[in-house]
Amino acid sequence: MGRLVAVSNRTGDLGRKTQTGGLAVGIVDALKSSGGMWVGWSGEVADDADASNAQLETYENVTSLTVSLSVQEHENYYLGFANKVLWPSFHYRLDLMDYRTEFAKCYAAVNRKFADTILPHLRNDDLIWVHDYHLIPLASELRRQGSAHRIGFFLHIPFPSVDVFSAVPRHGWLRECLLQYDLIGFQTKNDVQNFCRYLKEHSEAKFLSPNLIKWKGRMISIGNFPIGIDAGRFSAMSHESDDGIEFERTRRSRLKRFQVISADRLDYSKGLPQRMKAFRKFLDSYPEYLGRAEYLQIASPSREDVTAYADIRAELEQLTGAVNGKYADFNWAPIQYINRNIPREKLALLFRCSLIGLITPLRDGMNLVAKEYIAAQDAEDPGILILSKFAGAAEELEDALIVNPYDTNEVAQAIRRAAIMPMEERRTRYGNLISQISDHDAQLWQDEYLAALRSVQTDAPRSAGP
Ligand code: ADQ
Repeated sequence: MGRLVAVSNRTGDLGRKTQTGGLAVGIVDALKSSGGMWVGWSGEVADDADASNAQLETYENVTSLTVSLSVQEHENYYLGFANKVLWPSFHYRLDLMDYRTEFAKCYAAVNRKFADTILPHLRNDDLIWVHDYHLIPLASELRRQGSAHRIGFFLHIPFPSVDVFSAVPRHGWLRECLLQYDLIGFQTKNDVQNFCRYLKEHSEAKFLSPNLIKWKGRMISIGNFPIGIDAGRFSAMSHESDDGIEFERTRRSRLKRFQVISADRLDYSKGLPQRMKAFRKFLDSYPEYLGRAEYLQIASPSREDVTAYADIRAELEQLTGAVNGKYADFNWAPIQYINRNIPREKLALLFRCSLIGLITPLRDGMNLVAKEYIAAQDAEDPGILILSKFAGAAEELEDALIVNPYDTNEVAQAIRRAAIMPMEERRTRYGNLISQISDHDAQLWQDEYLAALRSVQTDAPRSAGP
């Protein structure tokens, strides 16, 4: 069996004992089991950032190959095409899309640079697994230079509906780039349907079965592979540090208080202002919870160089101030808002101590926080997950309270329903959710994806890139 070569925009830290985040954990485990190479941007911006300056380091049987970006590449490829064109449009925010020709040119050029960096290190039987929207053209750049490897692509974010995707300038080029892969993987069935509908309307691809197409003499598989977490590891983490939070929990229960928790990157796709408004609506509609319900929003800073992100931050600060100003008392505040990263053990513990996990993105490829919240619960006294129907996770987590994140009343009522939910119903829902999450974990995700990639028929000749 050949080595695995995983490529993502950023590499993780292979030397660290515990990787965090679904993508990093999944990739590191897969690499360690077969041996291989992880290629990605170092996170550094440098003046002499050409392909020949890539850094190669080896830990046990895994090699990490890091590429650095110039200031201009960071601006136009990463902040530009990836995060001002693809991220907003794939999350249905065409209003925030800012397309510029120089972004698209640089996006193609950085993908070429990734290909130039990788090619000298490839062996003939390597299996290449490319991750996410930053690297859509990578297979076509590799093929252009003669690579006949099996190359798979996995999209971590949603694939939008036909109308939305076809509004993205150069969508035809993106389509031709995607069709250079042997396997195109998505998070959900809904993403697969959107992509297949788009291909039927906008390409000559021939469908041999619902998940197999023939295009320019090549077979291409399409499938959904919902990403999972290591539920056991996360649950263990929720018991690792105490940090006075248990004391807080006891105090709260004595005061008949409970906590509602959310943790997200501070991103407009996560629906933070809508969620705060729903919590305000809950307090307006059910004043008996004044002095009792506490909402903790942990928002990690993200892409602060993009204006839309600065705007959302300002809006949240204003909303928190307004709600607290209206309702807070001397010994109680309705909203606690933390705008920084916190250690994962602490996050896990906070999830365990919160009666309600309020996870209401406006769009999300999957949403790992929803799964982590469930993994952190105690079986005897489990909390309740309220989940947006527009998170990919909603396709699997049917026992959550599923809500429309745009409907403030509906979310407010779901908070009320959770607050009075009988213990028996909480346990039944939790039992079903934890089985789902434990059975469909990070390991299964990578095993199923890699098995599908290994089984794609690749005997037909590869065409050159578009
Ligand atoms: P993200 O948009 O980053 O991922 P998500 O899946 O929720 O979203 O993962 C975020 C991770 O960061 C979680 O592991 C969470 O615990 C952690 N995190 C969030 N806030 C934090 C904080 N303040 N401090 C510390 N840790 C924090 C993208 C897609 C998702 C998809 C994943 C994986 O947008 O839809 O689920 O990739 O495929």
